Amino acid sequence: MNTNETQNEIPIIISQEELESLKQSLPQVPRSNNKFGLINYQGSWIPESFLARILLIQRHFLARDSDLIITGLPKTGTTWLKSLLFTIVNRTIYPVDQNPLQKNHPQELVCNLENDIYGEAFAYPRPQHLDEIPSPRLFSTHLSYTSLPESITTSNCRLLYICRNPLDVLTSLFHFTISFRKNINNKDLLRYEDLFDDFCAGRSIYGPFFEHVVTYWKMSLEQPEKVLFLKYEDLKDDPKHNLKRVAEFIGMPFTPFEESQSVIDQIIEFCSIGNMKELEVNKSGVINKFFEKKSYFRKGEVGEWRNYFTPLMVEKMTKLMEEKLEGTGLTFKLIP
Ligand code: PAP
Repeated sequence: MNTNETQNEIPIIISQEELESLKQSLPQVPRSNNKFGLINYQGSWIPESFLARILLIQRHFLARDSDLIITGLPKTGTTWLKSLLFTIVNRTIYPVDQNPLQKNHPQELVCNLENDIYGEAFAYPRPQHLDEIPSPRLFSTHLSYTSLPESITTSNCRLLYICRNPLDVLTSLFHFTISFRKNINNKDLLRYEDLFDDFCAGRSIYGPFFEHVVTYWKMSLEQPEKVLFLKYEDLKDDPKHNLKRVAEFIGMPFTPFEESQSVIDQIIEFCSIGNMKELEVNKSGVINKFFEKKSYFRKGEVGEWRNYFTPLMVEKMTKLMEEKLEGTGLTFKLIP
């Protein structure tokens, strides 16, 4: 891959015919369960409407070696990591009170490839501005490792993967979906049990959950300089240690002077959910037409699932975790 090429020189050709015939060939969630219209592309369940933009990303996006890309499944803590990464990268440019996060939602500063950049695929076929963003560019994506564009996997850009215990992910997804449906006036009842069943069957957005997590986990073991694997629960337990890991991974370690000035503690405090929630910018308004900014900052707890899971659900999920994670060395902390 020639990383000197620019985005604008790459032709993008996706015809409606190609798209339709590809769609026809892909597995779909059975209609009775097909609440989101999910189709299976390259092993991942994605909303049908995302296929075009994912093809565009795969064919068009050119990673730079200096790019820093946050990856992870929805509701695993990507918004938090966006705030942290943005603040760590820009810490010498902006003092806390001038941090652009004071005026912008994290998603506006660390754009998601499939939602924010290639979201309006046909309306804006070429996101010209990508070439103009100074390095290091910060992006995020929910794509599975298998679906990442070749330039991401073959260049020296770095991936910061965040995961979270699946029980809290499901609970977070439940609340987010309710809020989203309200905004699009969808009055269908969302049952926790249905979401749980789909999730366990692997039919969750960008899932199967465990395949997504385990593939990135393995890549982080094989190529630790390429993929940093973070856990939401670890960030909660020991934010300082994990912020240092992030800073070292991106080649911007905290200096002894910064440590003596409590810079790490200030970043932790500024990016805490308590503080982010109280910023006016995160209290109202929407992102991508339908997603309320405030819905990205809800409780931010470990173990909230205990209010929703029945003993039977716990048993089923525990078995599934054991089966899917066996031999990987990967574990999840379920309670604080
Ligand atoms: P996304 O994939 O749709 O962007 P994502 O940011 O990954 O969502 O996850 C949202 C979760 O992270 C929410 O969890 P909850 O529903 O269990 O509360 C949200 O509250 C939590 N979150 C957002 N910001 C922070 C933060 N600064 N600290 C801790 N948790 C956070």
